[in-house]
Amino acid sequence: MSTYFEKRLTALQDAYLELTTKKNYPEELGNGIYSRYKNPILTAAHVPLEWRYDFNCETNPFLLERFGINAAFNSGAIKFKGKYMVAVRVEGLDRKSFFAIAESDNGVDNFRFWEYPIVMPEIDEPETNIYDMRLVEHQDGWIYGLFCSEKRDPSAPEGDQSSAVAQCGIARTKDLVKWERLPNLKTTSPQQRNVVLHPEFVNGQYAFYTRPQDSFIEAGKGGGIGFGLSKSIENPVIDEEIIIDKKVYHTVYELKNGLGPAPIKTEKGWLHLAHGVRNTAAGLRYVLYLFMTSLEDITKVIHKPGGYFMAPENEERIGDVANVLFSNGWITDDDGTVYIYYASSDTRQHVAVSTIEKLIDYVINTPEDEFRSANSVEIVCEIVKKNKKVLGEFMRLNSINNQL
Ligand code: M1P
Repeated sequence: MSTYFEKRLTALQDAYLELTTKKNYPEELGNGIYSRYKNPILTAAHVPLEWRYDFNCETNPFLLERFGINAAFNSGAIKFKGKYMVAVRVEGLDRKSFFAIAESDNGVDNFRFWEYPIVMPEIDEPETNIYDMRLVEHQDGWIYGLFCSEKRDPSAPEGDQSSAVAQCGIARTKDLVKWERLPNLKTTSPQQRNVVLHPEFVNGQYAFYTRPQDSFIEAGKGGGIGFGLSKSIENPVIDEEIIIDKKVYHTVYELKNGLGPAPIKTEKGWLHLAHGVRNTAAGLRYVLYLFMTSLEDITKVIHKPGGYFMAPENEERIGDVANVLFSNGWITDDDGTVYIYYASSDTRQHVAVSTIEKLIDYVINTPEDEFRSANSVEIVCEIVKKNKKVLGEFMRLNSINNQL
């Protein structure tokens, strides 16, 4: 082994160890609703060196990277055997994504990738790319992974090498290692992305949140978060799809939206995390928003705060697809802590932490979007008026106390 090789190997290993054992801390102050953690929990550099390098000095004397990684983002999440597990979308330099499990003891730092990425079984018509897995522990006893299965549009002319078709791929597992692939979901919509399985049976059927779309990028007339039932998961077919949360003019979900992870059941309703997209002169802007649906009728939105819950900040704005926050994973602990795994600009994975109690408060008590500037002014004036009363009373009591 040459000195050069040895030195480089040690330097790579030291840098990797330092990165993957770094402690993470919550930001100070924040908005009270959640705390962002300072460091991304996963980046391309967290992907194991063993996947990227050939460590044989005979075949790789310069210790060059052989399989480069571009990004680690858009992770599904689940608490499994007491650990915080994320099913990471790992994207190679070749633009192909695949899934890999990384685990942490505390949910906020020291995520370690398992030895191998997930080997996802293929279906008869193989896809080109797979991404954005939503992990769901279903009432039927299986853990499901729903993801986007994408291939070139077979009807595109030879000169068009970018048109694609997106469908919902489904696989299930008991251990996150061995996966059984099921047929892709069939719906009446030409394409689907951001499909999520509801964790419970609804009327004895499997319930899916969908995002029907006319073409690969455009949600088109199908725009909105949809919902549909399928009698079977082995032959998943939705005959009727309804829109439960539609896109609306001049909102943060004007252009399109899509559900994030599977909803969390709370005593007040099902808590949903979604992304909303609007167009700007600088391109599409993806933000996250929350809403709540009824326990009695899960297709009925009962609370929806106006505007976004989280938007890209500082370096989160920078990356392969700038100005994007996207989330397809969250974990709730028994004590009510919620770990929100969100990715920034299609590049890296972060975590923000909140509680069920705070999220319910946020969803129920944040003013709804009234859709016009004049309404926003009314809302602010109302808050100021109420505060004047409260602060006036506070000062009166303070002055009485001071006199005593
Ligand atoms: O590039 C931003 C996101 O774009 C897509 O989301 P949507 O289908 O809602 O437009 C997805 O490809 C997602 O992976 C990506 O983060």
